[in-house]
Amino acid sequence: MKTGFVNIFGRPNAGKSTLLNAIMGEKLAIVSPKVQTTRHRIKGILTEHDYQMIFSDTPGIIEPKYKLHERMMQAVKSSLEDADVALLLVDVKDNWEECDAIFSSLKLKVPCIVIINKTDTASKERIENAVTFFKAKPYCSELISLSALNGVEVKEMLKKVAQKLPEGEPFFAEDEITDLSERFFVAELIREKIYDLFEEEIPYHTTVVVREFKHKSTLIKIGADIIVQRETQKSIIIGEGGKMIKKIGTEARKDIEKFLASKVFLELHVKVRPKWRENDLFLKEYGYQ
Ligand code: GDP
Ligand code: K
Ligand code: MG
Repeated sequence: MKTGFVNIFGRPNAGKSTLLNAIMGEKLAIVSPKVQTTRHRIKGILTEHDYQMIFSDTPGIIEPKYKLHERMMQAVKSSLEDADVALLLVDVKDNWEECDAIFSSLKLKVPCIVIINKTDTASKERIENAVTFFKAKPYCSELISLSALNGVEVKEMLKKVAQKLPEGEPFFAEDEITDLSERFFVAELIREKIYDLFEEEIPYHTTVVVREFKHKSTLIKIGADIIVQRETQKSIIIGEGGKMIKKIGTEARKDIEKFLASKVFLELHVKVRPKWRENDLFLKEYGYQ
């Protein structure tokens, strides 16, 4: 069967996580309109009778400003190295020259499929111009335009990917959809709510760790810590009379229950860890290897 690693690259907000979710038909990667939402490399394994594709969503490509950023770019680098096929994702409304500069600088040696995303947001003419622009690039061995949000043309894209994959034995069992733990996804779903509910800096100073994950008779009990850098951020996350943390909890629980297909009891705590984003020990503890 056709089998291999398919890695998704692109600028922040191109729609990489949305595309992974559309491919998997399942929410694996958190999505937000804010840049730098994705911090890890998230694998989605898609097995059909004639292929197994291991997709990787990666953080957007940025200049590292602090150690957490360096870890994020290491996640990008590791997926540059093991790809069989690269998906180069472009928001049709983005600056194409800048996307092109990044794609050229990756110096990819594997077949690259350029994907013009968010076709639902642009005129036919702009889409056609984007197609012409990227088709002329030396790294572009195939091109498709689609809307990851609407799932339009995703099946077509999969066909093109399959054609470019080598023959081989599957790496994962048929029913495996990811290599990451349930705990990881639970923490991500909580983190996503922080991106939804708080403006400006708060999400970038925050991470989430799941401390407890216990199957009880009728539900799963989950305890998680929300880590911030300063006391002031802690009081913002908690909110007046605990209003905000309650909101995070309620919204996260709904998504976690859907993800785990189980009733969930969720307990959240906020902890202050000054400069955790710069601290190797904290970064390791919070899963940024
Ligand atoms: P990433 O940073 O590349 O992972 O991008 P995300 O997947 O987090 O998406 C960034 C924003 O673009 C989110 O608000 C998405 O809902 C939105 N988005 C992604 N794909 C599409 C699309 O095909 N059409 C539209 N209209 N929005 C999209
Ligand atoms: K994003
Ligand atoms: Mg993302």
